[in-house]
Amino acid sequence: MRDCSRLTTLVVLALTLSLAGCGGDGSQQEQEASAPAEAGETQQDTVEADAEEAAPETDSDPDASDERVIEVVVRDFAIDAPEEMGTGWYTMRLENLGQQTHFVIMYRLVEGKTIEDQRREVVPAFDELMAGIRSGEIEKADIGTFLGENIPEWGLQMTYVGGVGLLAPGRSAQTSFRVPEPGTYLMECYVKSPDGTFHTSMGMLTQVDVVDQGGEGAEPEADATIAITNDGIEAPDTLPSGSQTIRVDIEDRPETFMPYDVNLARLEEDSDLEDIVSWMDWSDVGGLRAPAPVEFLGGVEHMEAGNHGYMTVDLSPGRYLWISEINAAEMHQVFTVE
Ligand SMILES: [Cu+2]
Repeated sequence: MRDCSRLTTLVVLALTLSLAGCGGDGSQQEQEASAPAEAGETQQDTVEADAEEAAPETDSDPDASDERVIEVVVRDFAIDAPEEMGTGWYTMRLENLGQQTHFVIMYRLVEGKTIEDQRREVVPAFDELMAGIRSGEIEKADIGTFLGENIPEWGLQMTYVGGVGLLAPGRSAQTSFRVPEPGTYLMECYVKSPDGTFHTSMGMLTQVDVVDQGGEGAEPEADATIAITNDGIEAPDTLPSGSQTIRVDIEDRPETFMPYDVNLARLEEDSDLEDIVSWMDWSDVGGLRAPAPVEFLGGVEHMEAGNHGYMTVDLSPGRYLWISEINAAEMHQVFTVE
């Protein structure tokens, strides 16, 4: 496959950046990540670079317009998404037609692996792990060891690119993120049903083949920015009401097998922050288990450090919460919409 070398470069680069604890902003990362293209590996890469500089207004190909959208619908329990999409900046519009809270995370599998491999070699191990935690046979401290012994190496080497965060039943949300490379990607929701079964095992896992589309697509313009670092979530104390596009910079990578995400929830008078924080941990028996303790409005799903995404949301006055699934006790921030 012609993209192997570039993929490897990117993965190594991401690892190097995260090991070095290097924050940096997304644009720096993108510049570095696109460096291999300058060597002229493929014709497509050259076209891509030229198109960014020239950007002719009278494009003969209407499909080359800048905005790339993928419509996704979730139900109890399925993810309806196109089987194929392109590279570059995408806006995922998600509609939750289910009775439970769902999200849609998107990640690239290691080269050569498909949804069948995931179903056969990865999904059952997580079901077994959760059953073990429920019965008390597996301690939370032993999760890393269990996964290491029961999942092949590739099964913990996904590249997370984003998706729409936790979204309450009946709601819609949209999140923009960059799909960097062609390859075999999966979309998944691993919220749990009331009986503790991962939605993944109930049908919420689907494959999307990403093809090289050329160009970068249109990146949204932000009204506000929040940053996710190992020290917490840096966010404005207040945001204006109305439609807001919020840029989310994922600057660090935690020492877990998944990078950070961020979700938005609307707090009510009776919302219990401690309950919400403990609900975010999938490895708790009651964690990520429906029903959710608060109304979630979407978010930016897990993505590797050095990248950024955007969520567009219509905010009414009230109190809100940014919260990550990873280390939620530290990684949350309350703010007000005026
Ligand atoms: Cu779900």
